[in-house]
Amino acid sequence: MSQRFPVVFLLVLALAAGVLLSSGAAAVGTAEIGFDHDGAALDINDGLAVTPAGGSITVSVVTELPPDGLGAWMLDIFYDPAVFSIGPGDCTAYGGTGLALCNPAFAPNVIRVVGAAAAGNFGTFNLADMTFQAIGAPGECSSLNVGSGGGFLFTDPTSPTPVDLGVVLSNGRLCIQGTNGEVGIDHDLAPPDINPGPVNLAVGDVIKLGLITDTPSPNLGAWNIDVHYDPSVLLPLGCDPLPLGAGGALSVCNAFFSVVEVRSVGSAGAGITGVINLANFEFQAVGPAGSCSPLEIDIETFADNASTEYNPLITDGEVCVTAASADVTGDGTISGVDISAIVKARFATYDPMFDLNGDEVVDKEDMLIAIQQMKEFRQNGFGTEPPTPGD
Ligand SMILES: [Ca+2]
Ligand SMILES: [Ca+2]
Ligand SMILES: [Ca+2]
Ligand SMILES: [Ca+2]
Repeated sequence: MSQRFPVVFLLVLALAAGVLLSSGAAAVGTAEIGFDHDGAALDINDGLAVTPAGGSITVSVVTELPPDGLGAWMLDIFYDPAVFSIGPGDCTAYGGTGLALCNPAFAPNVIRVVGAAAAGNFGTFNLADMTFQAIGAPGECSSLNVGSGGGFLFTDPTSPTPVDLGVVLSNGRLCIQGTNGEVGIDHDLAPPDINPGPVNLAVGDVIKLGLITDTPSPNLGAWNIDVHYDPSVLLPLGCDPLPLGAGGALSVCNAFFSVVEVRSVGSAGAGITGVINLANFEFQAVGPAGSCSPLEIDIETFADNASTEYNPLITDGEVCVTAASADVTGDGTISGVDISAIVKARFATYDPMFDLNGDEVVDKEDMLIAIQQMKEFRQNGFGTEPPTPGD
């Protein structure tokens, strides 16, 4: 791959020459270049991607293109080689309709990505995936800067004289997970503690989950923490922040920060210490029985009262959805009366009460779930955790 690198490099330079000839022409559109820190759907997002010490992490360099598209590109990514390293095979560039290459060893702290596509690339386009190895100490971070120092080119596919695209750059950030402080989810409410999930929740039921921190040393002075969930499984209903003035803290929470995340933000001028319940978030299970949603903690700020940032140990949470109780009559037993009611409900207007598995239809599957629950009820009653229909 390294032998082919100069060929594309020359191609890109040739296109660059065209741009230089047309210097003075107005930019034909504005592109964004930034980082996808969280994988999954390709996008540019703020962040912080975090890996444990000694681990590796992959981020993507992504561009959002104007309608004219992208014809040629060359950009350098600057990182801190004392904190993260990247090996020869650890960067993959994407050419789309053209060709692209990545040289992760362009300089000791520079990754160069080049490409050209005569037919253009459009929309949200992934320029490269980069996998970094954490070689620094816990809590250390490296910014990822899209630099213009080494050479920068971003043009539309106009031939023979490509035109520069205006570019808005967003930097990325990689951190090595620290050991100072902890953030996690309390799946079982008071007393506040970080405990592993998942917690099981019946279709339609509501739960409160705590966002907990064991503060860093010397204290926690400011935080901004998002918890990402799967909106096809969980519906946020609200949240309770840390009570006003607890430990001198001011805090707010937002259960509707975006369609996939809830947020807790706060500050304490004097710093707070100990195990703190930063917020409780209330969710309803809306996903079908058998589905699960992660509760993925994303730290934007976690600092002491002198504004020193820490990277805490993070324990994500999880909620899994189970079938609702077949006691649709609410009399505390599961019997043939409940089964008959579900059978009748198949032919009536949809009522979620009878949709035990939450797949938005009342059918044979709900009936089979009810029959199974009736068998279990006859053997064991409701056990220690009676389902609570109708709440
Ligand atoms: Ca993403
Ligand atoms: Ca607890
Ligand atoms: Ca019943
Ligand atoms: Ca159903």
